[in-house]
Amino acid sequence: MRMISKSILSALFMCFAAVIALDSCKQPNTAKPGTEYLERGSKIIINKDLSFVYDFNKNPAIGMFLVRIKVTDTANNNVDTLRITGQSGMPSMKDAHDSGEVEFQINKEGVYLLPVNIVMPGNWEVEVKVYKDKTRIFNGRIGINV
Ligand SMILES: [Cu+2]
Repeated sequence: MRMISKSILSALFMCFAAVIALDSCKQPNTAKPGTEYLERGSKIIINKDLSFVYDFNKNPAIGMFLVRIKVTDTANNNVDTLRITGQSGMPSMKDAHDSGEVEFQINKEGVYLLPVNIVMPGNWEVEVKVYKDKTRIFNGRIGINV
């Protein structure tokens, strides 16, 4: 009896350690668990000076589409001096489709673009991070249901 509970305990501990190890590989996440997804087309506040609106180049379906982010300052001027990254995947499938952290590219109009490749139906997420210089100033998630 004692041996059994000991091995169960050590198995539990191993699981726990594995979860901790996995978690520590990720960067700290300012979005709290259960935080709502960012709303497409709505103004999203980064800080007191900056905000952005995101959209897609087409309604997401199986295949490639673009996430478009337009950042503006309080005077409504376009801002393209930040660095924005996106990491897409299916939360229900662990790392199966994890894109890794990919940099948005800036187009001629100063809009940030990120291609996302949807390879199967279901719930997808793009985790968006905004950096000013080396500091991350925003973190949020875009939810996509295909
Ligand atoms: Cu999948």
